[in-house]
Amino acid sequence: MEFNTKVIHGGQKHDPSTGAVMPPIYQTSTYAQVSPGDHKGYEYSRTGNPTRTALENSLASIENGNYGLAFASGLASIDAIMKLLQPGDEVISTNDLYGGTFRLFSSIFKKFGIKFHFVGMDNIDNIEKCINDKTKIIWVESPTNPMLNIIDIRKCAALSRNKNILLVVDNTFATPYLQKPLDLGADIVMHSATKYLGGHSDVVMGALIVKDKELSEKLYFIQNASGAVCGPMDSFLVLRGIKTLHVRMQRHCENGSAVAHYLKSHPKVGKVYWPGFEEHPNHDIAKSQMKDFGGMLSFSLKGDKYEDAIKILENLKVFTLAESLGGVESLSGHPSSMTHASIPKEEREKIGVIDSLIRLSVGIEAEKDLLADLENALQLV
Ligand code: P1T
Repeated sequence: MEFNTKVIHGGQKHDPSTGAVMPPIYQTSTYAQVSPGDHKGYEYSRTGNPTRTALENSLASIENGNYGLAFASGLASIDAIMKLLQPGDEVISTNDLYGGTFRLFSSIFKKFGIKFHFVGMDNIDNIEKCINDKTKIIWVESPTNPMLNIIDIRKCAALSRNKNILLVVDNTFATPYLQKPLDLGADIVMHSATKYLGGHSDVVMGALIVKDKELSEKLYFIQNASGAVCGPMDSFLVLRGIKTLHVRMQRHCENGSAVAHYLKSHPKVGKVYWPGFEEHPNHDIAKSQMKDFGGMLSFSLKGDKYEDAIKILENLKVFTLAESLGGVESLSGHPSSMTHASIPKEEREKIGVIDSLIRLSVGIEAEKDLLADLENALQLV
């Protein structure tokens, strides 16, 4: 089945009792049993819920995996992966990643004896140097949030293979429309489904997708034992969002490209970070593992003034200043004070998250209105 068909039909069955084309929102916490253990496959909604099952099957299908697991948030799904580890285990992660992931690793799991190496992963040698017999996870986010670096997933898979190391890819920015990490050799794909999968800024959710049965059973055990599941309404909303993922992503990519090129030629703009530019340091890897370049980009301002960035953000009208990304509406953000404030300033600045950096999640509005909005705001500085 082609991807554009899978987003609509993959893993889906019409409701067996009524024929409903969309799965009903099974708003129930529990299920009647005829005799203890004699039930119709569902016992309690933390353990399983039919609306969540429909979503989990869809997730598995669109990522070319065999098993999907949906969680209460992206961070809850990352938390579940980390609970596969034991004290003393080591994780190699990119130094340019979502601030909340960094916080979960460095403020929570470090306390439990997990060691993290945060390295520039676009240079594969930096990863190789950190691998030892305690390494259990290589954590990739690609494109990275917010600097849009691209990490070579195939090369990471070659490093982790046959070494008892799990390769995890946070596929939030790319989505399976652009990139399929399991096909490139990853063991686990992770999503903040809050973003493009949901696509409408109306739900917070996380997702994991794997191919391996044993790994899926371990994660399912953690999902049920720790309990950070998503509810049936949220499952329904994300399932509905996924059905238009391909058409939304196509427009996100078109608008993203238009905005990136516009900003690049603007006299007030310093650097534009977008993997579609030929001069982007990882452009060739992006081309080899992604179908297109996505709707996320960041840019700095000439003169690097914090006040200028704030003025622009306060004056954009079509772009809404808000945390998050991946919805149909365009959003703007200031990583150093918003999404990445939990990363120490020196660490932030080392990777380029300076005070004039603005991140855009380019939505699917008319290109003309987006460019005019940016022009109006940039004129003010
Ligand atoms: O917010 P939540 O659903 O828990 O997902 C966390 C997360 C994980 N990975 C990536 C790449 C992310 O971007 C996020 C969440 N990011 C934002 C809220 C943001 O504005 O960048």
